[in-house]
Amino acid sequence: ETNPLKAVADKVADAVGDGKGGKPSIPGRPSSATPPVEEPTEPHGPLPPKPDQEGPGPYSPTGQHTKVPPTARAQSGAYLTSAQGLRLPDSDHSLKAGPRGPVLLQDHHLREKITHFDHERIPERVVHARGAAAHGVFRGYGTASAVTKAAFLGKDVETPVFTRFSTVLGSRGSADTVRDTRGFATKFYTSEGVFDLVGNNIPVFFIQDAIKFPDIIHAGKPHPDREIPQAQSAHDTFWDFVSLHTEATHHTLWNMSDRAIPRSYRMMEGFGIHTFRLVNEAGETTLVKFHWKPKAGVHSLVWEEAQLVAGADPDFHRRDLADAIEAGAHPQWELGIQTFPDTPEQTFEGIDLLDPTKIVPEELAPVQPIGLLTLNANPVNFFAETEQVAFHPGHLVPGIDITDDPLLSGRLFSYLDTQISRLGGPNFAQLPINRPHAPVNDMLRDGMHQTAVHGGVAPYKPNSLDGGCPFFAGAAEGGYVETPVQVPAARKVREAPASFADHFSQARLFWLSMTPVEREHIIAAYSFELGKVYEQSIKERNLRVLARIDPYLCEQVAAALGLPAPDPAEPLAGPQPSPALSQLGQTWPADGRIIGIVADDSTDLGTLRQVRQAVLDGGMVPLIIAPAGGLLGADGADPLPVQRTFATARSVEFDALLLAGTPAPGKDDYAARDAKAGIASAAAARTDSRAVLMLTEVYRHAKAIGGWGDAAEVLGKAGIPADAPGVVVGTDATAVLGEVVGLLGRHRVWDRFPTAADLTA
Ligand code: HDE
Repeated sequence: ETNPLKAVADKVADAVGDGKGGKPSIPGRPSSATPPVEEPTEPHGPLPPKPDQEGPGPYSPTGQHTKVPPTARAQSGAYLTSAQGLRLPDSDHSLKAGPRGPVLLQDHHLREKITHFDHERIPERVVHARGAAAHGVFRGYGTASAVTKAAFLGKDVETPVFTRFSTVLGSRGSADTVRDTRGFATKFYTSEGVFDLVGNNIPVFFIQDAIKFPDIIHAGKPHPDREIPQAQSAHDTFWDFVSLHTEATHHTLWNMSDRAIPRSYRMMEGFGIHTFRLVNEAGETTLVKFHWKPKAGVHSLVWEEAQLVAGADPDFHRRDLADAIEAGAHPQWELGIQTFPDTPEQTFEGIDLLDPTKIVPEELAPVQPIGLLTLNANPVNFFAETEQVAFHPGHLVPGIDITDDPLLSGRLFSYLDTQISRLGGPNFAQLPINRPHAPVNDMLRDGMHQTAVHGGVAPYKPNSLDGGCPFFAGAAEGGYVETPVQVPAARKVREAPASFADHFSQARLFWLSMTPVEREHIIAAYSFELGKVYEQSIKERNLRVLARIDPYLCEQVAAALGLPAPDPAEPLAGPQPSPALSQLGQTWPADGRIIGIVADDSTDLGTLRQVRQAVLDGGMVPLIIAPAGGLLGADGADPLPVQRTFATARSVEFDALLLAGTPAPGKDDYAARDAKAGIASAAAARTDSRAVLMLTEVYRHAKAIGGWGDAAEVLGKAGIPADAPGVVVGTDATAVLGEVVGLLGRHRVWDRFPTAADLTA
């Protein structure tokens, strides 16, 4: 009787034993002259990087700036082993009693492999489950040194960071472009310990007290009976809650604005929301609000685009971040602070600084830049880094302290608590992505997944056995000493301060700060979301909330719902608008924008190549779209690769579209020229329904369109007049591109959106 496994094992032993082909040999085994077998395989070199996407190597999970090749193999070493290091002869067949016999329980390799697989998933985050992250570096400007002693904010101090962006409501596999708030959490691995700035892309929150968090999240998550809808606020429970709990009005209005459908994580602002307290060397304190300002500007999708992307590319934001970093277009944000005197009232210009449903308009307190964040490396392993990273607003460093915002107080409890169950015990700070870069000398011991082997016998204080070590650090030694703020003498109550009762004045402030087109988008968003609500009474209650923000907003949404518009029950508050809240009106660099170029076999390749290069030189990404894949000009010396076909491209992927028309036809008619060019000819672009759809969508979403040669004719097929706003048709392709890039600076061709004339009031 021959054991089939033994035969394999013998083959392997023979293969590894001869030491000839550079194969590692097993110490102590005699060598053999048998020729090597095919398995196990020899290591082979890493795969080449994708074209045009060579970027910096990612940092190691510990953030220690060790370069790990982006295409590093999943394994090291030539032989597959068990978790115990045992070399394995086979991992494709279970151990059986004969080839057609039953599988044996004694197959410990089968059991180890399946058992580990069974436990590969951990619970997703209860909120912010869907996210993407990147490594980077933060450089302090030193401008904050007068108000804080935090070392990492010092001039030119560089600190490694890890930033995770997320949606709030959806589960881990949900689409990126849903209407939702985005998380913007940054871990700074400072010399004084980890500092986490765990913020959002919206500067206010739904609730003023952490005790309401389970309520708002239960209302926003899918209905408990059918578990629908996924990653949406457009359903009854959400609108039920926010209309009954009117402190949510301000945040809800932001969520109905374009801020809730960002074009890219790279084009979002970030906010710490709560007021924090900074402390300088002299012990003086200043109240501050943190802001992240993206260098690329604040830009959004339009709602139809967001919905299309959710189907066409659910990973849109995740892909955009990773691709941009890989291509070397490293996204950057300036960190800034608004500063307020630390007075006993903790108010500024009448605004309660402890109320997280309120902003302080930038016109009243300008944002002062204090440092620059650059994200420059993608994670090596999504699970180890993006999934296992554990942020906590209580991760603070000397010079940054908290305030008594009751929402922040609850968060200080929640993050550690949830991470204990999500990450399976209390030792997740030992995970590579969470390890501080400052020395750790805690007396925390044992517990699930303890990976440290602590020496000594005295993990307690005071001790004499370790000579009393370690010692406490006072402020002079860099110890974190809480600011001894005065706590007002008070009664123990479950109450909010009177100022927290104002739920509408800042919602109105936000509405008044929007441009007409932004207001139209808000009206459309409310009309969509409330239109998805089944209960009539919930719709009506929400209209009563809208009446307290603005009568026009209320009327328009009521009309869309087919309901009468109620009158405001109370007079509208009359705040000054804050123009800084609008996303329109400025111009921004076009770096990292995606330019689709529709071409085909009849396109003049010389011009196409020139334009493509000009797009690249401008720091943007050109993607050539053609009727079919492969190469354009395949029979020439320098063909151009097709990156998208009419089958794989959808308009929503592009920030602007160029039509590489064919040269002027002269006396030839198009049909004759097309016949000459063959089957995949210009005629394809002019008549293919997918190309026409692409053009009409790009036009409807107010994106810039450029074209040369016979482009005007192609546009005509899509019903787009060549003289429409934001449509540039010319004979000089480079000049056309120049104009299109100019239009991109304002993100969209805003004139293309129809706007009601009486909306400017
Ligand atoms: Fe969070 N939040 N949150 N949150 N939050 C979590 O922590 C919580 C709030 C924010 O990328 C959880 O590890 C409470 C405001 C971000 O890993 C949890 C309250 C802001 C992330 C939690 C809030 C945030 C979270 C879930 C009300 C903006 C993702 C998983 C008091 C300033 C971090 C986890 C990441 C994640 C609790 C409100 C931002 C459950 C109780 C306000 C960006 O601990």
